[in-house]
Order: sequence, then structure tokens, then C-alpha cells
Amino acid sequence: MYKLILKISFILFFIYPAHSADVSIDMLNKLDREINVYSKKLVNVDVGDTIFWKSVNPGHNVEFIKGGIPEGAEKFKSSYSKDVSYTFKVPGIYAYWCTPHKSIGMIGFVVVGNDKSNLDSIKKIKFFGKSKKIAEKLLSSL
Ligand SMILES: [Cu+2]
Repeated sequence: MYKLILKISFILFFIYPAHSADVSIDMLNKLDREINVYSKKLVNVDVGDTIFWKSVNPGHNVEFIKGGIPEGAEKFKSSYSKDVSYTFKVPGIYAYWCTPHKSIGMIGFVVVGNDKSNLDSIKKIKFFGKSKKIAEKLLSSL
């Protein structure tokens, strides 16, 4: 009986994941040679898709950068050390960073609906320190 329950819970675990997301990004202290980093820095999704940021290591969050989201999109800032998800309803480019690590490279971009019409305002964002080069590189690849 115990074995059967174990088997059923195992199957249910895979059929009903705890969250339904179209893309999952880990918030990490370390990835290869980088420290304080999102596992994916640049992601393309469709309108209506959800991104799930997993708090693998504590101390990180997701904050949309002022001027770094398309017109009509709501601003967004998550709590530290918490899993968080966001459903993208407005097409365009979204720039975000981890609040405490914004100047040491913990930044990311999401392109929704392949819409790059707000690229000019994204390019006007002031990135600090180590994040400057990373932002330049990511934006030039768009
Ligand atoms: Cu961080």
C-alpha cells in the first residue's frame, strides 16, 4: 500500500507541476564563472505567456526597470528570496534587474510578441557598473 501511494504521488508530481509557466528562470548566486545571475538573460515569449523565476538561492528578486517596459505595462517588483511569476500581456521589450545586484550584472530582458518598438527607450536606461557591458551585449543581439 505504501509503495502504491508513493507511486501515485510520484506520477501526480509530474502531471500537476506546482506552477504553470511557459519559461522558467533560476535566480542564482553562481552559474559557471558568473556570480549573482539569472540562468537566462534574454528570453523571447508570446503575448499571454508566463515567466516563472525560481528563487534557487536566497537574496534575489525581479524588478522591472523604470522606462524599461512597454507603454501600458504595469510596473513590477517582487520580494526577495521568493519564487515569482509574471504574465506578459503587453507586447514589447521588458528590462529588469535584481534590486541589490543591479550594478553587478544581475539583469535580464524579455521580448514579448517579437515586438521591439520600444528599443530606443530601452537603450536610454542607465545601467551601472558591470551591468553596462552586459546590457550592451544583450541589446546588440536583439
Ligand atoms: Cu540578485
